[in-house]
Amino acid sequence: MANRRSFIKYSLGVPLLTSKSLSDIFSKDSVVKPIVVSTWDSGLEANEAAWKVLSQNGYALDAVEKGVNALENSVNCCVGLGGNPDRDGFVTLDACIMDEKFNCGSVTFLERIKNPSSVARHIMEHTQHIMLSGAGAQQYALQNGFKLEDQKLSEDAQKLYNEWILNSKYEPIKNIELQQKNRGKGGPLVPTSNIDGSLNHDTMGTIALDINGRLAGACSTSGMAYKLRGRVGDSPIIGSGLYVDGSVGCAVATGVGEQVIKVSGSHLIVELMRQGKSPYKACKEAVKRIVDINNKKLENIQVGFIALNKNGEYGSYAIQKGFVFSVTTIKEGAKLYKSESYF
Ligand code: SD4
Repeated sequence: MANRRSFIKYSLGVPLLTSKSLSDIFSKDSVVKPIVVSTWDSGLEANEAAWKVLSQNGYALDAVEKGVNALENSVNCCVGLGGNPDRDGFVTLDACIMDEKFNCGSVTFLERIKNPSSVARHIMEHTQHIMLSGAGAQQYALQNGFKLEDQKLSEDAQKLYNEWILNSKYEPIKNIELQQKNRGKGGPLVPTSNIDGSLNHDTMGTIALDINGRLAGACSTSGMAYKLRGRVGDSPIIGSGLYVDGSVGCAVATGVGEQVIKVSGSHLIVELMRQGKSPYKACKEAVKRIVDINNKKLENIQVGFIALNKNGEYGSYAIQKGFVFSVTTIKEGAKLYKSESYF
């Protein structure tokens, strides 16, 4: 059984909410499965949905899809159609999904479809392609049973957009605290207390290991708030926003997608784990790579990674303080952890 120090070392986060002593939580010597790990505090909701699958001995791929669906389905959530729009006032969605055998699917710049991650899975399972974009992705979705939703912004997103448009400034983030205030279960996620007042973090990344040892991941986002129309971030790009190697581990990213793409963040982390690094050390190294290529000039940039390996060891690292992630295991239930960060 790991002691407190080794728990922190291997779990890569400082527990915010725990009910048991830390020494009970994690053993690096045994495979922890099933397990699901998600970005942000809203990840608790994703994990709850994923857990319904995992706890029934279900497939990790089904679990991660259900997990991100839960957030996509929340009208007032920052993922899916309730998310923040681009600078022209339209919500455009990016998502991808990947199983333990390198099968993957992705949609980018998708409008008016509620569950982009499920469209991504449909592409993965029913076409010879991996990625569909824009009008073509929407057409594919409509031809395959997905419904065209209203173009209307959610109440929260409209309110925030009305405020933003007064100055129309696009300055990527310093930090992010998506508070659960006003939220209740499934209620609105209200972005508050950002250091520079911007509202850009709204990606649900969920990675899981099922009871049969299969890994999978899904990532879904409305992207950076008030982005240029047509902009696509890291989240739907296999290897950047998400990567899964069934024999090694998986990783998912949140934050400023342009920075994640530059280092193929999630693939980099999986490769580092292949070389023997723990998920925590792999995430830390990827963040360091981003810090280095920016010559440490990152005051306004947040990127957070989470990773999970074949043994159920997980970890995270972020550029800035403020990144949190959610973990659910059979032994410990649902927990929220504070990530370590470069700054
Ligand atoms: C993007 N990575 O579109 C996404 C945004 C994000 O939390 O993660 N927000 O660049």
